[in-house]
Amino acid sequence: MSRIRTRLALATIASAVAVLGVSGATTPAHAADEEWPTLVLRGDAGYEGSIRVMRELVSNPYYGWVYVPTSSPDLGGFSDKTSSLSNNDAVAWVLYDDKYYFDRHYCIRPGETVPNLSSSRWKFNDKISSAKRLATASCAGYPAFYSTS
Ligand SMILES: [Ca+2]
Repeated sequence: MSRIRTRLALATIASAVAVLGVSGATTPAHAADEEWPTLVLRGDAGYEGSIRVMRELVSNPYYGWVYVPTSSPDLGGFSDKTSSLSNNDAVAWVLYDDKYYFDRHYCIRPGETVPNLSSSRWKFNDKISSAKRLATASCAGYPAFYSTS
């Protein structure tokens, strides 16, 4: 009985999340996935192909269900798939070859984009397995995709 009730409650919550997910977000409901104010990973070069938006749906006491930019220690099915990326977030992100933020990595600042990770400059195509959101816009302390000088 209680198990059934719990299942029904979970199904109801899941439906509510699906319905409210976009309209309750902090950005306009019409914002396309590639325009979200967070880090966006793409499966093909030139910002094409499959897409992974670094965000998570969370419950907020004032706004209800909202998407927030969120790190991922394990990109799961999108691991080793990224060929281009753009940082639409207000802070920097670090992309790692291994999950749990290990091995070779590069930092990307707000507003920066990398159209082709297979460039000889990085040789980082189909490598990214985890993505960490930093607290500030600075890449200080990390190797960056682009030099500031
Ligand atoms: Ca990898």
